[in-house]
Amino acid sequence: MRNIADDRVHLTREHAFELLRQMTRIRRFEEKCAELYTQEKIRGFLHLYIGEEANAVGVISTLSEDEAIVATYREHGHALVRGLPMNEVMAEMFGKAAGSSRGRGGSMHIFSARHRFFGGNAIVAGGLPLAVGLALADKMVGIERATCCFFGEGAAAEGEFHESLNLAALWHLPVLFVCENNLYAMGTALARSQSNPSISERAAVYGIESEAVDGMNVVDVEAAARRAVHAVRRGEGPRFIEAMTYRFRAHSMFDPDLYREKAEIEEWKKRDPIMLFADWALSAGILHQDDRQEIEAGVAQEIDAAVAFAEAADWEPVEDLVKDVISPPETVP
Ligand SMILES: Cc1ncc(C[n+]2csc(CCOP(=O)(O)OP(=O)(O)O)c2C)c(N)n1
Repeated sequence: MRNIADDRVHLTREHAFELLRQMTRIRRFEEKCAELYTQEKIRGFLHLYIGEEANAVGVISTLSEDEAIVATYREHGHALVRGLPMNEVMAEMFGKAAGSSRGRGGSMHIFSARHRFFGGNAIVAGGLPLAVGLALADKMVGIERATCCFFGEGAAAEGEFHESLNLAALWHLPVLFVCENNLYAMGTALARSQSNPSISERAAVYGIESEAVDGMNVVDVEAAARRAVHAVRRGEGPRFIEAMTYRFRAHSMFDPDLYREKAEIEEWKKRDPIMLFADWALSAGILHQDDRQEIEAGVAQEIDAAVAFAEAADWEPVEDLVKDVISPPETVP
């Protein structure tokens, strides 16, 4: 059982195992997706999260299951950690009817109201007002829980970012904003587009307590998220975390990745969040080499089963093509 009530991170063997297992699930799932994409089994857009896993895992492990999560189009990892079955996520990638969005959303629109996972959203910054609305609903009915919203630093240049932070602060709403700052918005380096590249400072001008954290270190992310989520739950209003991270792959499968030096990518890979955490846990004697092997074997099995499930799943029948697309005509009294 996850320990979500305490402000401190307790690195028991079980917890460390789970952090490493979840990061490994995301990494291997996405490596498989990249392979399936080149085989044209997965079509459309595909944005990989590889390198950023510590953020989804560190933050979501502090949330209770009924606390809503809103994410961007780089959301496979967030969906998996939230508990959407890998079979449903993989079937969605394939566009099959058994997918979490019935195959209609694809990689960018993984959604499950059942898991209080509200996207998956192709619109940059589109999730922020949604999160503010979810938090407002909770506040209006008096439910004490946090809504957690993930987005990139590119979203912080959008009007919706400012409008959402303003209303969340003004109305004292229970939202945790998590900016995953990977330094690039498609091919645009943050330092080339923003006069002040600190996103947490930008959030602070709205009176929101904010902190920047090492997004390659899952324990640091979890510690910051615990403090923030508890403050939000206590009714102290919104909190903001800027997680400093990096994506090891291109923006999407279509991106030739020509806007950054290979040496820069290699430098960041030395801080691979999975490698960093595994090495530390092994040297501290919290985890053992056998644990790593057990995790890899379990994840490989889960992925094989998900691919087999997605391959065997049905396409939506052609007769359903316009189902839920056009609303039925209103009957005029
Ligand atoms: C409103 C809007 N404008 C532009 C785009 C095109 N676009 C897609 S991804 C992206 C960059 C977003 O970068 P960031 O928010 O930092 O997220 P990251 O991809 O780094 O995770 C842009 C401009 C879009 N999808 N939506």
